[in-house]
Amino acid sequence: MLKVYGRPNSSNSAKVFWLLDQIGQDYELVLTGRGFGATDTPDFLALNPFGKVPVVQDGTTVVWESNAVLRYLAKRFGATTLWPADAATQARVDGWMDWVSISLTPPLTRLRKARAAGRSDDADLPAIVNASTLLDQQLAGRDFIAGSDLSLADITAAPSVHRWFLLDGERPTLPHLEAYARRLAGFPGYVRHIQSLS
Ligand SMILES: N[C@@H](CCC(=O)N[C@@H](CS)C(=O)NCC(=O)O)C(=O)O
Repeated sequence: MLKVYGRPNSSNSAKVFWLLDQIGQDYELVLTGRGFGATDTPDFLALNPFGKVPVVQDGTTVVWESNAVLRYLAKRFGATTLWPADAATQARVDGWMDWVSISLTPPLTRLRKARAAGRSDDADLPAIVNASTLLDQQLAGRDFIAGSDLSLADITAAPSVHRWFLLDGERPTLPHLEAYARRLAGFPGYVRHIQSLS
């Protein structure tokens, strides 16, 4: 049986949990990571030398890095709507996955950590507003990030989209992003794994 090492309050694990729900694939969850199970043991480091979750073990195949995991699972289980086989469409999805992971999520993560630590340093806020505004523009006239269907780009972006709406303080109204978040809430896997993230 496919094994997933992760924890429910990890945004990167939640992406993998949503994908597996979305494609109806059973898995064994091995609760791992902060507050659940150690990631600095020789056994876990043999799976992922970086000691991070999520990790997927599929027989003798081990995959780490959440976006690589999403692509592996989509290909392995034939989820061609979520990650199309056609090179051009796949590249569009990949581009948005990379953009989310490089330009949207890191400043949001830094800001959330600064605020959680009680620091009032909002240096990352302009980058978050800029990236979220760009995403809002991308969603004008489109149901999902890479087109008319849910794709891995949406699953990758989902934790940050959800957390944008959890941010306290002044931020611009982004109507397309709001409509998009409501659309995502129509997916049970999003409600179960992403909306439960704080
Ligand atoms: N770029 C990595 C980041 C992995 C990562 O930072 N995972 C966090 C949870 S979201 C983690 O393992 N934290 C340490 C822990 O839980 O012990 C990915 O996308 O998989």
